[in-house]
Amino acid sequence: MGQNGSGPNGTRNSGPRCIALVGPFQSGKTTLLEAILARTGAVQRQGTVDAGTTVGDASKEARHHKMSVEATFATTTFMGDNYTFVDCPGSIEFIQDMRSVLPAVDAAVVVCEADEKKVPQLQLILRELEDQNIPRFLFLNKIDKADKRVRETIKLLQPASRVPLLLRQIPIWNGDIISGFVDLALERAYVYKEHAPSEIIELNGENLDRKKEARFTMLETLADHDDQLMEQLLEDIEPPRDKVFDDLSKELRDRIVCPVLLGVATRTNGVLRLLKALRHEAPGAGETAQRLGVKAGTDAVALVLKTFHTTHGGKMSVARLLAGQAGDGTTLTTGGGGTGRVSGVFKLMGQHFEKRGQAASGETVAFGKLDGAKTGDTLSSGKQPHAAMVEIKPSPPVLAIAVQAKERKDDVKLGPAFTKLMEEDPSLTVVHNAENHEVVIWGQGEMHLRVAAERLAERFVVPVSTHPPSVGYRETIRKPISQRGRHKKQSGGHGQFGDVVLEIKPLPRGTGFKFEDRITGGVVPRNYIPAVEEGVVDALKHGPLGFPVVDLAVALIDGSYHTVDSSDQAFRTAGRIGISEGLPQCQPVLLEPIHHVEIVCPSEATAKMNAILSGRRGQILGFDTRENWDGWDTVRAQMPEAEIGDLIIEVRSATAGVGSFIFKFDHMAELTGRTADQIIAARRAAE
Ligand SMILES: Nc1nc2c(ncn2[C@@H]2O[C@H](COP(=O)(O)OP(=O)(O)OP(=O)(O)O)[C@@H](O)[C@H]2O)c(=O)[nH]1
Ligand SMILES: [Mg+2]
Repeated sequence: MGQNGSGPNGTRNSGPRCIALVGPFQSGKTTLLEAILARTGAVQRQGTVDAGTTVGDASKEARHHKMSVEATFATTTFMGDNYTFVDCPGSIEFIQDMRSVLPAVDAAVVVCEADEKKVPQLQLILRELEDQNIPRFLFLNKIDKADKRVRETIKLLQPASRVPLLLRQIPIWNGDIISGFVDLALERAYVYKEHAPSEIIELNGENLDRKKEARFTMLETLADHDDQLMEQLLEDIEPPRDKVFDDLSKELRDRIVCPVLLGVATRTNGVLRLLKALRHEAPGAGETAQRLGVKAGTDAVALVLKTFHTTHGGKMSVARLLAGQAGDGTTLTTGGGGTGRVSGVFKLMGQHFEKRGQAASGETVAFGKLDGAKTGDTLSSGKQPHAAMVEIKPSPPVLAIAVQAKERKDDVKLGPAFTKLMEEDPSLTVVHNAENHEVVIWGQGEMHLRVAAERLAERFVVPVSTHPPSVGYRETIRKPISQRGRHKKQSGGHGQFGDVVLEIKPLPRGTGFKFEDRITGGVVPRNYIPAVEEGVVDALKHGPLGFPVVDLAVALIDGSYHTVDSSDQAFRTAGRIGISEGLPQCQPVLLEPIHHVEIVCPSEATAKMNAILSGRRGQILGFDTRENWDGWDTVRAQMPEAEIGDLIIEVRSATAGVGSFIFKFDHMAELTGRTADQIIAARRAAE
């Protein structure tokens, strides 16, 4: 096998690894990273999330909210091998960082709790891993708080996984608390020690029987994909320990089982066994490179997992090297086809970047100042760019805020800050609305946008104020009229004269605006007609209700001119006057944008979604089971844009954080009555 490949039958992988820590919100991933770093000696003392002393969550935003808001990388050494762990945020709003990291990891550790409410989130995360073919362990954390048998917990969690959850450790109970565990593959029992390796003990009595039964269940599951093992079990032959380990490793790598380990991250319990399982059973960089279709050779090939803009070091591209070597000065082609020179290679420890030497295949490092590189890019040192390894699409945005610099003098800094913000987090998009000059950030939820605003202030030093973005209201007319627009000014010598008669009439919804020239006999000279149209268009930007006017036709049907005083300017003004005096008589009416919305949610929440949609003036079109998603539904509706504004907040709270939606503009609809009056009054007040 290759340099990082696994040998056949039991030879473990060597070489650098990259392992993602993922899992539902607040399950203990950052704490587990801390425990791993303490256990492997990378930190002196295990920090805690509550005290704000962990390597993960070191940014101001993460500390402030006591939750992970971006991926954290930390490289350590365990038994001579180099490991980079990536602590991913659990909240669905920050899922993008996990998505960008997953393709390049050898395996993921899914940290979870025995909590029924978090099963939908677990399912969501396992789905990402399943879709990307990532081998995965489950680390059942917080078992110091366990109140049910572990087998019941597995039953509870199993529906979230498409492959069997394979219990390979069982707890030893001491009254109501778990005091240790039995490793079913090693057939060894341990008692937990706080912040110290567990101690081996002798099993007897009831515990011994429970172990035998649980081990048999584990072997039975493994035997589903191993006929020889099945025969041994049927004939009551005890399979050799190596064979069991080989099977565990093979079935993990083939992603047909998900082994489950137990632990308490806060007390460093179960962490050593987790590390040993990763060491012996997880695939290495060789297999990962194969999965990604990396061309073997001497060229360096790397995938960019995350981009940071540091205050002092500039841009850092965290990348996993999947082939070759790269050091200071190496020229790499980036995703866009450009090239960049690596300016410094860094080892990562949370927010801390430490300069180091050349990186070898399999290592995860940060490359300094690769300006053209973006997260998701395939980097290569070859003459020809390497084919892109992955295409990572951010989830469509669901919530927006309008932002502006708190101080005018910072306006010029906003553009570059937005660029950095989006480079660090591709699931944020910034849109400039030319019509009302609003700058709107679109993102994945309330916290996501709050953190984006904090990051602008903290990391990029542009304090911003935020407000809800305006809704794209329009207005139209219901009644046709003819209206004269006359502009006449006589001041001293040269005067101004323009005179037009406009026929204004409604058009069907969605037609927009049409201008027609129906002048006969040259009563308005040809060369002034474009100016009349300009004046009309200008006046339509702001109708009698305060909004742009659409779906109407304006025809120039009559008028007069003056040989000396008429000008483009005068006819422009005449056109404008005709419209602003005419429209109020045309029965103006407000139009609001209606979108087609598709909500996805676990089926238990479907009834609640219907209620939420109806409560927000939505018209439900129907619901179906969600394709390829067991236990989920898709609810379709039409809904006013104004009501979609904060819809996600309600959807998330009704679905334990996992529901989401996509929306697309459908049509404009007339809005009358109280709601319309309030919108018009608010607009007048704002002017
Ligand atoms: N009792 C107990 N509490 C734990 C354990 N592990 C973590 N916690 C606590 O759970 C809370 C969340 O821990 P974190 O490590 O921040 O969880 P996380 O998964 O990183 O959270 P997010 O990144 O925000 O999804 C903290 O208060 C931890 O102290 C554990 O094994 N037992
Ligand atoms: Mg965390």
